[in-house]
Amino acid sequence: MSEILDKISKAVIEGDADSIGMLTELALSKGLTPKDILDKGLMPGMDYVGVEFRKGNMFVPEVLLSARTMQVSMDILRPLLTETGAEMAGKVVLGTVQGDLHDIGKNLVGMMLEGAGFEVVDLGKDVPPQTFVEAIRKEQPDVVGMSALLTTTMRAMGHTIKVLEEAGLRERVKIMVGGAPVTSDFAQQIGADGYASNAPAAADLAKKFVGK
Ligand code: B12
Repeated sequence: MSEILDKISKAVIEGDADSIGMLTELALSKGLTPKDILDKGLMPGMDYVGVEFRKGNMFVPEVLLSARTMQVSMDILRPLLTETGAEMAGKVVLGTVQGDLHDIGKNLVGMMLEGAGFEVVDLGKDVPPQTFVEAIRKEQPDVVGMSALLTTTMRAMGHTIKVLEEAGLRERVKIMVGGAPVTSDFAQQIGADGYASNAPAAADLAKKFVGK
């Protein structure tokens, strides 16, 4: 049993998107639960990728391949996880703020969060504050993640937080921000709860927020 989970981890690490679908189906046919496949196959693989990325031994294109490989498996597992009511680490609403079309980093963060066991509701890019408000009301997330890559759109993060305050939702969620021009000081200035400089660190921060 553990052999197939090891193969799944290895496929994630190697970015082998061609085999992972078959391996996932095989694991399910052998009676492994979707949660086992996530916790003991995909997550250790993504953890390893995160560590190697931080050490500088893996680079963005490789991480993207690993993340895409994990997505192929997650597309099979996601409906089953919902059906079986498996307990996830928490829920994150994620988006690139209004006026900003950069989403590569945000997508990496989303995939790393999924790899860490979070349910991710991705609002996409150029997301107006009101869309964050509606998503928080509907999805009841633990964490909200905002991304910005332009110095001009960084301000939209602060504005979004203000709109959440006005809507009475600020205290319901932890807010993390990121993107190349964003800093920890800036995060503090706008009243976010945290900042992370890369996708694995974002997943660690979200885990900290939910006490994992
Ligand atoms: C790719 C790219 C584009 C693509 C975006 C495609 C896409 N789907 O994302 C396109 C061509 C559309 C584009 C457009 C523009 N771009 Co552009 N773009 C880039 C580029 C080359 C790479 C960005 C990227 O994807 N990096 C890789 C990812 C993995 O890194 P990352 O985004 O930083 O994400 C990591 C962390 O920051 C963090 N993170 C990210 N988000 C989050 C969120 C949370 C919650 C957390 C915790 C962490 C976190 O984790 C991620 C993974 O480790 C950069 C230059 C550069 N080398 O950075 C310019 C750059 C960002 N662009 C720039 C500019 C000026 C523009 C344009 C205005 C150009 C123009 N004149 O039209 C437009 C703006 C469009 C708009 N309204 O947004 C400037 C910004 C300057 C500034 N300081 O404001 C840059 C820096 C280029 C430059 N040197 O001038 N761009």
